[in-house]
Amino acid sequence: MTDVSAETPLDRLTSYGRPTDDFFVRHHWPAEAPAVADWALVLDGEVTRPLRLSLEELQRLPAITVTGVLECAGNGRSLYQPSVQGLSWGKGAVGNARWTGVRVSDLLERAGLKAGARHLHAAGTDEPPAGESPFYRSVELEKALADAIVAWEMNGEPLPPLHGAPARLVVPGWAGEHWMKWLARLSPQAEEREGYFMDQEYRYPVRPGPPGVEIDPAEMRPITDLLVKSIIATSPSAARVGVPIPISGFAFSGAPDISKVEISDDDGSTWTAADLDPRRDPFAWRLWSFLWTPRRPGPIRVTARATDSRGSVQPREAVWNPGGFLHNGWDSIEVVVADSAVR
Ligand SMILES: Nc1nc2c(c(=O)[nH]1)N[C@H]1C(S)=C(S)[C@@H](COP(=O)(O)O)O[C@H]1N2
Ligand SMILES: [Mo]
Repeated sequence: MTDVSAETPLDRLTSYGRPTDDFFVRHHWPAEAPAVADWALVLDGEVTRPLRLSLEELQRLPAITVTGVLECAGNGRSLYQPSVQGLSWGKGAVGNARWTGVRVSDLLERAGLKAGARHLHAAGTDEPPAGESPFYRSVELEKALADAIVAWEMNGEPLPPLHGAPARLVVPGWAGEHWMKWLARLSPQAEEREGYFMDQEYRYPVRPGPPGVEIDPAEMRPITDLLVKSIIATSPSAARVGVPIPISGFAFSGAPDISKVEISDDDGSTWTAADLDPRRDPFAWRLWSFLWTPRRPGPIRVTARATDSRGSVQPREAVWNPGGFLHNGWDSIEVVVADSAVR
């Protein structure tokens, strides 16, 4: 395996459970998946009975399957103005998949979780190049106990090496950097994990400021949950006045559910609700479709925005930040509409 970052073409983000083969890939340096025979998951830290589980032992525990969105926090980075440093993701560093594994809460119950722990530290087997900081992360323990699983299957198949085999952390609703691949160790601790990838990277402004203006590091906090967002996946580039055309996409959030997706063809003056697909799971994406009838000729901008179950509405502009994280401004496409009278 090599150093990879690859996104999925938007017009392939149209199914409820993503096929695994074109699911986006991201990690920080070249990495090898550990051999199953050598691999074990260590649970230590604030527990009374530290555990070391082989894959076989892990798979003997009660398993659940959840469907949930994995999105890189840097997805959409290329859309920020002024532009920012970092991988220039378009809109496709995101996917929705079925993940099968054991609840973190079950594992910690077995290990005897102590009362003072607040953060779940996670580490993978991948090692940074000389001189670089290891990819250490932590997840608030409350979130991990509520929703996280240690997964060994993706879409009903063994987890592929690129996606973290033999097992990875799945944190539905939280950004991709928490979903530790090639998971080696979980440690509940009193304090948040320290290190470059917590203290300097993957941070987001506490409150919005003007675009392009540097932000005092003390005014940034570690990224946690995803922001409400809808993306247009398919649409025709040409249409005719009065002739309906289909537009479709997906919407998701760090909140468990999407309550509506709306479409505007007048830059947000008026909105009409799109049809939501019946398939839904907490922290999964919701597919939507809309039959749009152009009312006037010309290049017309069609815009989508989502609202989640906490009442958060996708904003016109994402909050600019120097890392280019969590882009969730309104998504638009341009359709060239011809006058129906022209023959
Ligand atoms: N061990 C390890 N896990 C990791 C990373 C990494 O570099 N090392 N990258 C994270 C980031 S930034 C993202 S967005 C997701 C991507 O998961 P995927 O490649 O399965 O899509 O993995 C996360 N887990
Ligand atoms: Mo990421």
